[in-house]
Amino acid sequence: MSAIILYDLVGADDRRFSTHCWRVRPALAHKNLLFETIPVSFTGIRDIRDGSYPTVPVIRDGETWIHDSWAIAEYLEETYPDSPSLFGGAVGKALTGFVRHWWQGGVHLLAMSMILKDIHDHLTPEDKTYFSENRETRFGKPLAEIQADREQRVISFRERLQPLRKLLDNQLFLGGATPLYADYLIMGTFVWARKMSPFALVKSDDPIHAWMNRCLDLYDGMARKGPGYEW
Ligand SMILES: N[C@@H](CCC(=O)N[C@@H](CS)C(=O)NCC(=O)O)C(=O)O
Repeated sequence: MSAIILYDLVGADDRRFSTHCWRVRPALAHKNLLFETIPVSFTGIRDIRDGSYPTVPVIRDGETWIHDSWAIAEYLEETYPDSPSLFGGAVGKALTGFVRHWWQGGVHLLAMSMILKDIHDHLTPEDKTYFSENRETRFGKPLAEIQADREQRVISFRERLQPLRKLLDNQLFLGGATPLYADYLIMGTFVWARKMSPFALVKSDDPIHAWMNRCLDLYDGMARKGPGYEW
């Protein structure tokens, strides 16, 4: 079987930092699938295949191309049913949908607003202009201003994580004793932040911090490799 190709966002110093690619990487490892990555910058995404993909991750599995992290997880689950399940069945998949929307809509965006300038500072030179113009338009102010007051704002961010914290008081992973895609969904945000920013999203005595470290250890510590910050 030939390796699956993952088009993987890259910053300066070969930093592989994409939240959504960091959902797919552990999912591929979870499924025991052989994969290789092709680094791609923000401005290089338009060069993938026919230029029709607006974002990464994109994977190529033989002649099959899949775009979007959730669609990729679904594809892997359906195409490789004999490998360990990413969702734990139909009920697990339905509940993972809740985790996905809670996290992406309510929490990930807040995290982004606290580290946007740090992300910019670790991009390749050709991506910096694109990124600042695009994100400043989206947020309506300069990157440094978007990131301002984060020492204050992180307090309410951490409060928002309370359901996750309570859960992790009693179990090792969202999946229970072992991780599932629900873990990778959230893990992606923490890997992304640690690759690009020294600003700690969680305190070291938080059960979420301990869970994050368990996730970082997975699959031979794949998410610890390469440049990044320790927090
Ligand atoms: N819904 C997509 C979102 C993917 C996404 O936003 N990817 C970011 C990197 S983490 C991206 O490629 N952004 C391109 C851009 O901002 O130009 C998914 O789940 O894969």
